[in-house]
Amino acid sequence: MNKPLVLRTARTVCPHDCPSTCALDVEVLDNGTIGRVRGAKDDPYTAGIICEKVARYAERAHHPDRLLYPLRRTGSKGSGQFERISWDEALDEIGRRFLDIEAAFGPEAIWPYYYAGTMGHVHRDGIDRLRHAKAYSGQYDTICTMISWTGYIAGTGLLTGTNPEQMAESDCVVIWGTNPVNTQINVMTHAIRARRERGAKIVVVDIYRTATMEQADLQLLIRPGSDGALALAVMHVLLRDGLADRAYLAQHTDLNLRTEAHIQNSTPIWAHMRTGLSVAQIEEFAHLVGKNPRSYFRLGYGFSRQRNGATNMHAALCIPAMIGAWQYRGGGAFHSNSGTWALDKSEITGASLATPGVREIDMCRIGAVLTGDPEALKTDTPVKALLIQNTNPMVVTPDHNLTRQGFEREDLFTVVHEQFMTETAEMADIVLPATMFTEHNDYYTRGGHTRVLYGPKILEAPGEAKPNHFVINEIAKRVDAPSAVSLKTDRELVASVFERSHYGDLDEIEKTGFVDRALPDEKSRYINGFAWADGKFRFHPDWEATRIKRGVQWVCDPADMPDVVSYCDWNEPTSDDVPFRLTTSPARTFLNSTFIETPGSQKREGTPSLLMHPEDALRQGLENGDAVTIGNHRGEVELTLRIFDGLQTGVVVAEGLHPHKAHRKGRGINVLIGSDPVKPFGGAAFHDAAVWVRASQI
Ligand SMILES: Nc1nc2c(c(=O)[nH]1)N[C@H]1C(S)=C(S)[C@@H](COP(=O)(O)OP(=O)(O)OC[C@H]3O[C@@H](n4cnc5c(=O)[nH]c(N)nc54)[C@H](O)[C@@H]3O)O[C@H]1N2
Ligand SMILES: Nc1nc2c(c(=O)[nH]1)N[C@H]1C(S)=C(S)[C@@H](COP(=O)(O)OP(=O)(O)OC[C@H]3O[C@@H](n4cnc5c(=O)[nH]c(N)nc54)[C@H](O)[C@@H]3O)O[C@H]1N2
Ligand code: SF4
Ligand SMILES: [Mo]
Repeated sequence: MNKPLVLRTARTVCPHDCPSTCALDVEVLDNGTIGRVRGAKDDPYTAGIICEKVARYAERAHHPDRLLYPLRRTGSKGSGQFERISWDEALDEIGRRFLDIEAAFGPEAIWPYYYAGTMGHVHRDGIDRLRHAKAYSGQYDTICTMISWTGYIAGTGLLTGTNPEQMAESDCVVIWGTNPVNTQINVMTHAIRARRERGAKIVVVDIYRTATMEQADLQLLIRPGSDGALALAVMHVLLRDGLADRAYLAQHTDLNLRTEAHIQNSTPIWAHMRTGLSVAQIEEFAHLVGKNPRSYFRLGYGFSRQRNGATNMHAALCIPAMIGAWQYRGGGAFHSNSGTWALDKSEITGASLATPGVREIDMCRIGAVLTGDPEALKTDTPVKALLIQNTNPMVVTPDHNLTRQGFEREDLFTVVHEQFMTETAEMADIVLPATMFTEHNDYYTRGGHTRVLYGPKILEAPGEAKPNHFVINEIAKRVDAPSAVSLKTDRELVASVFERSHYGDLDEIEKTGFVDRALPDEKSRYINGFAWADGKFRFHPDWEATRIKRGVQWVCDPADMPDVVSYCDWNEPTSDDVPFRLTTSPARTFLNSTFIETPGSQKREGTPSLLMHPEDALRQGLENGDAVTIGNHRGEVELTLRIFDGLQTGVVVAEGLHPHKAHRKGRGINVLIGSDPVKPFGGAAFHDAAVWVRASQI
């Protein structure tokens, strides 16, 4: 057989849920497949570098297990037994069932459920158009960003920060609670440029020695959930040693004497007891950033996935304010640019069709919702149908045993639109085959930097796979929702959103593939003030004002929230029964539960493992490679032990969202994670669980 020839190289965008949103150059071959995928060299943020999982995308796009036809369940839920049906049969059945359920229980009994499997707005957010037109139940979006964005906005008032490309101009890059080597490789490109070109130091704060930490000049290996204590002690040293920028504090922040006294109580010894760092390490960190105010704090999501994540994010963000880092190019902080796009996408989401007062259900509490918990449901209406796109809740949501129980309900009608037979699709009544990003048109915003990119269709879809936009329109036609039917193609919708948002003409934009939406530098570094009425950075967060800015809901008594930068001792408590703190940090070649099907990722990630400190293993009588069971009151999971000295005693790490089936006894890591909403506005504490660990009884 002749080797296929490269017909052309197409410019497109990685659609996955990753802050890097890389610009891609994809080889299109003469046999209708894709060849090599490379990072675009002329994109200043991508800079020619992408992760290995997307470089091997041909494995995923042309995988033999891709879903090609609509399917109807024939066996019991989860049995994997389906029959092929036509699109018309599938859509007609969905329409009929949705209308019957609506007639019997009201529209709120139908819950469209989605997340960010694709980050393209047309295909991700179109499901809201159907939801709004029909007054189906709303989704309270908590799974990923709720906790971290809250903590960040509580300080700055806006979700933006110093342009990430300026990282290369800084004297010290602090990579805090993110593992970019695994999760957003381009941060490393820019951080390492700063080291190479300016001799900048790189600091990494994490709870285990990640591949990112291995590259750091200063490695701060702390206990999970203790970041707030570290931040306070660093500020104690800055104030004590005259390294705080007094003029900046007075002019641009609300720091007062009472708060200084509170910070002065948080000594390095106090923080040593909580973080497990030595006093010398804390002092070294404080002196490094205090003497290099051109420090760039790249604050990740990971450290916010704790019950005190919002207050820890806020506390870490107070350090650059204290040293006045924002005044310098290459200084300041960054978490996400998602507050800056100014997009009018109401045509996609059907915002104008929304009915006020429709209930919004917390997506992280899907287990409680489907098992009929009245508090999670909020009203008497049960959820009788699910329409799922772009997410794999059977694997990714917390409190899995409850979630599974819900999905097993015979009276629940579940529709899953997917690229693969995920463990969620296996629970469906109707499975619909979905296109991939190379097979449809969409635009993508970039949380990790400043561009909005256009990704065109470059291949025909295999089998009968159809885009999300098609499915939403076709269901809308069948449930008597003409206002939700978009008469535009996906490309026309992109063009229309760009035009309404004053981005410009799509034909022009397509020539480069992007629109740069960088705010003026003085705005992203808050030179003329922070985004609060008095222009001041808040050491004293106003959580109610933050809630209003975010348009979200309280999940706790507002009085529980500290009115000053704080370390809150809110993590799931360990005890003699559950002595270990578990985090579920990301694996390099899985992206949440995506890529679990590709051979390259399977080979690299191997069997699900638990990292444990050698002293703990010795105490427990465990050896490398032992089968272990870890558990808590929520359930039990089996893993293989890997002894690893890059974490503190009493901490264990299970990397990656392996399928349940990859575990002995068929239950994966989210069995152990709580779905209790994190203060103040909800979210799941994915890296905050207390567990026991034992040798498995084989
Ligand atoms: N390869 C890969 N890439 C991904 C993903 C993936 O699963 N795999 N997921 C994608 C998604 S959806 C997102 S939101 C981003 C998230 O990417 P990140 O911002 O990197 O966040 P996390 O992946 O949750 O965790 C990052 C690090 O935080 C650490 N951590 C956990 N608890 C604490 C703590 O209390 N304190 C500190 N200092 N560190 C802590 C974890 O050990 C982990 O190394 O990555 C995206 N990219
Ligand atoms: N224990 C633990 N759990 C976690 C996390 C953790 O760190 N630890 N991280 C959490 C985070 S940050 C997040 S964001 C969530 C993410 O959870 P999810 O959003 O569920 O992410 P994925 O697991 O990647 O699943 C996305 C699915 O969308 C499908 N998909 C992709 N593109 C399309 C498309 O165009 N159309 C359709 N119909 N389907 C498509 C993919 O095939 C894939 O199965 O998981 C959370 N769960
Ligand atoms: S680093 Fe992130 S955005 Fe870039 S190719 Fe990989 S998954 Fe996609
Ligand atoms: Mo995420």
